[in-house]
Amino acid sequence: MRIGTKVIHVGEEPNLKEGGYGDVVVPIHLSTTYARKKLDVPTAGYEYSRTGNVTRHALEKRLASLENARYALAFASGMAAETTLLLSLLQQGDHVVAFDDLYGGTRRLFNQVLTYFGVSFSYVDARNPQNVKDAMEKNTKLIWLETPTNPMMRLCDIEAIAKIAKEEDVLTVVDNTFMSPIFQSPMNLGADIVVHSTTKYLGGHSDVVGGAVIVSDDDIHERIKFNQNAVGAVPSPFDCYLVLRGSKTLAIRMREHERNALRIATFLEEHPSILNVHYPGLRSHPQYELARKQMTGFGGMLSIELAGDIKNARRFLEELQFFFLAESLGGVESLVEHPATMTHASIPLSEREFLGISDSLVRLSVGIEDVDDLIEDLDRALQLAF
Ligand code: P1T
Repeated sequence: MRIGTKVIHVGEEPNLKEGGYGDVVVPIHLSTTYARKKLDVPTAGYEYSRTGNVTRHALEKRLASLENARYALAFASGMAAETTLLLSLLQQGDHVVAFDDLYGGTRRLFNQVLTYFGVSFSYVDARNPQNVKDAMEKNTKLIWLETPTNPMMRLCDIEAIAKIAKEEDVLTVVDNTFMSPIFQSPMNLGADIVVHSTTKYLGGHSDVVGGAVIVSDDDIHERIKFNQNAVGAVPSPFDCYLVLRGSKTLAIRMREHERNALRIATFLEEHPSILNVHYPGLRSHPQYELARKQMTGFGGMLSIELAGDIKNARRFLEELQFFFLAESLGGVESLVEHPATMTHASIPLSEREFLGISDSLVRLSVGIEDVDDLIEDLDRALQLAF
């Protein structure tokens, strides 16, 4: 089955057997517990809804299939997915090598939560795989990557880094939120674990917060599944239904996001008020060749550096009409945000400056509206801002 069919069919196969209703949409299965006839035999394998839920399992089946993996575990948010994964695989004294440009909340989890449990982190510019290799220590257990990164749109070579990791028996985790399974398949490139904030493209409509961990190894799956139940950061059945519903249009939405983003990136690249456009689909992106090699599309996210200062940036952000000024990304509506004061505000100033997250950096999540309206909106706001 190809991915455009998987998003619609996997996990929601109608039950046409005796006693089944043939639903073409999996029901929102609300029961918190499941009665049984015999003490030690759960009726259909289900005991309690935190441990297992019919709607959640449908979603997990679909997500595993989209990432070409054997298992997926759904969580109440992307951060819940990351936390449960890390709690399952790390212990005091362990070390993680991470790409230095990551979602601010991920760095906050690492630096302001996990370090207190005795886990240490080294941040490297993973655009060069050698930097990852050089940062590895005897106690390194995981490599944590985003590609493209949030918000600088930097890439790393998943295949090259996963190979380095395997040689040292270290696991590679890729947060695939920005590309979605439509444009990038980290497992096919050697990654061990894929993470998603399903709040973004997978849900696609800015109406549900969720996350997922996807894996093929039996042992790793068992460890994370144990903690999915033990820690309990599971999504509600309704949230699972929303992600299932949203994901059905993922393939067509991603095509439109990309088409619009490429048009907008090309327009902004020529604009006199823009210093730089970071979009992997532009030939001017320093890693354009890697993007073409490891991704099958360039996605709907881009960041831009305005020629002015914070005052110009503020005016631009506040003048936009179709790009709502809001955190998050990946929904059908366009969003704009200011990483330095919003999504990445928890990163210390010196570190932000080092990464290039300046006051004039603006991030766009390009929606699937008519692109000419979006371009006119950007043009008008830029004229007013300068
Ligand atoms: O928001 P949540 O569902 O908990 O997911 C966290 C997360 C994980 N990974 C990446 C790459 C992300 O971008 C996010 C959340 N990001 C935003 C809210 C944002 O505006 O960037």
